[in-house]
Amino acid sequence: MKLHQLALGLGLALGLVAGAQAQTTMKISISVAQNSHQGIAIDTFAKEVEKRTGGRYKIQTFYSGALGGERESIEAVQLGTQELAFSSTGPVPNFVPEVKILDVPFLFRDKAHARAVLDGPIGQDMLAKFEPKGFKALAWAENGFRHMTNSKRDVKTPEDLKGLKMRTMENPVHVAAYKGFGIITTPMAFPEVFTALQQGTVDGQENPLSVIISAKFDQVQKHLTLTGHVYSPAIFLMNKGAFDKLSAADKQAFIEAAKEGTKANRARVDEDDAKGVADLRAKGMTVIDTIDKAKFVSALAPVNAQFEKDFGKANLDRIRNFK
Ligand code: EAX
Repeated sequence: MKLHQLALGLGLALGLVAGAQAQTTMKISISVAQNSHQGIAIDTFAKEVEKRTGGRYKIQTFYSGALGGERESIEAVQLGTQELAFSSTGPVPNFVPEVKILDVPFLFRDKAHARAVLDGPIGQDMLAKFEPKGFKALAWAENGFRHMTNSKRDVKTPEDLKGLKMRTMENPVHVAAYKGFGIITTPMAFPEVFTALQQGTVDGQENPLSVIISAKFDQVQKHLTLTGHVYSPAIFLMNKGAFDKLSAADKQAFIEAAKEGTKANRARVDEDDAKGVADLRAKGMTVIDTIDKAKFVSALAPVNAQFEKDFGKANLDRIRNFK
């Protein structure tokens, strides 16, 4: 071998090694299926991170609770055993209590209101609350307005909820509110819910149409009521140490990628909300799509009085009245 060939060979080999070292792989997970509003969020994020960092960062995506439920994924991100997670705010209050206020029932009028709050100063200030807990919160996204399903009866009034045994998220605000409806609450991680419904461990559950459809709950639940009782935010979380190691430009790339993920996520929620009821009816569910919402709101009056004490009426009003 001639000297210049050797030099070229060495150079190539070194280049390959350097190339291999330059690609960092990170994990992100969701608890629901890939074909969902959350799947599209993390798939878009992964694609955008790769694109915006010239392929130096590769995001491996995990679906359907393959790495555990949402609480476990947030724990893993906090510990740094997993770099990223996309989760509803369900288990978040256990890590960042300030976020609890967003899970208050009947707080948001509609999706436009919720998105404006999250994208505005209230939501953006709240992202900073994750940092002392070991997270970089990249962006808010959404799970959607939650509705109730069960296997026992049509729910037309709040009285119909009394005595139903329902799976709830591991979220103290939800548990307190649903108890206010007279529901027998059973907090449970999402990956266990389908089986619990199938085996009758619980009568029902509540989730946005996007989740009900992607989890195929129509196979194990007969009755759906569009209660829209609470808005369920979602969030892109990253281990703070992993984020801090990024260059300034790469930090921006990750944040922008999360924002693109949010756009795709919200568009899919809108799509699911638009066609979800017809879809679930076609699959055999009975859907009550109009309720007297005021009755549901007033059934929660005592619980709400407690929330106003806990969170401060001014703080709740600031969200309620945000334009
Ligand atoms: O984030 O646990 C839940 O009910 C969540 O809404 C679901 O896993 C999607």
